[in-house]
Amino acid sequence: MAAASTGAGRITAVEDSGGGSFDAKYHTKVTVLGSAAVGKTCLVRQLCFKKYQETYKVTLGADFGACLAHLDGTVCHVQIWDTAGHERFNSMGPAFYRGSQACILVYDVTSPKSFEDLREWKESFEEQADIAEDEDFPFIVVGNKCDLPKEDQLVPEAKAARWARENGCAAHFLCSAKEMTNVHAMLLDVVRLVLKRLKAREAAVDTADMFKDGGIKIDETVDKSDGCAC
Ligand SMILES: Nc1nc2c(ncn2[C@@H]2O[C@H](COP(=O)(O)OP(=O)(O)OP(=O)(O)O)[C@@H](O)[C@H]2O)c(=O)[nH]1
Ligand SMILES: [Mg+2]
Repeated sequence: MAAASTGAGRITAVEDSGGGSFDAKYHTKVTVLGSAAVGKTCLVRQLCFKKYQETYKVTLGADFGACLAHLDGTVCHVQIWDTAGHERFNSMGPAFYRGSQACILVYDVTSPKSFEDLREWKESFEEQADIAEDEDFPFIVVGNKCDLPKEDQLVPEAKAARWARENGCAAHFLCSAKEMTNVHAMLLDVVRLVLKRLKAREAAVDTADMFKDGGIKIDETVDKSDGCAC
């Protein structure tokens, strides 16, 4: 499995954090994209509400939920946007993309068409979310429904993992929203990537602050009295 997830971490529902009183230092918005019926809503509902729905209810426009990711002592509040995969809602999606800090591209392992569609979903997101300049934007590819019989899984895992690599996506996961296979590991990986970027940005701001008044002044007298004999 081409999953890049390692290290400790856990996902909890917001409702499990004591009625919403949680101590999240970071907040992020993640958008979930993919064709109709690949299982986006089921993934989001499992992450945010610990519920699975067998009957298919088409998402109209978009919906969202939230959960908490606990990673290496840091808590991140994750708002997950579940968008509609059906073509008739295509024009509505872009309004929901803005401000996203990561994108989860979902296909159904039993549907080669849903895998082929990923290119279009990714391009549309890149255009509409205005991230053309951002080469490291975190995209994660998810092959959902891996609980279904192997003989029905028509998208070879290696092919999907290669596509992810060649198209600038950080990782590829096989998941099952139904059986909760890899779903938490996948989101933890997404959050890990987001936090890495947010922390790098914070460090850059700190450095800029340090130099904004002319930088650090090295006091010559201190240097010379510091026991150096030369
Ligand atoms: N076997 C299996 N079925 C799944 C899984 N995830 C979702 N499904 C089923 O697939 C169907 C579609 O799931 P949804 O989550 O509604 O799909 P969606 O991608 O949100 O679809 P749109 O809202 O139309 O874009 C439902 O009948 C689900 O029960 C899974 O991991 N395994
Ligand atoms: Mg849906």
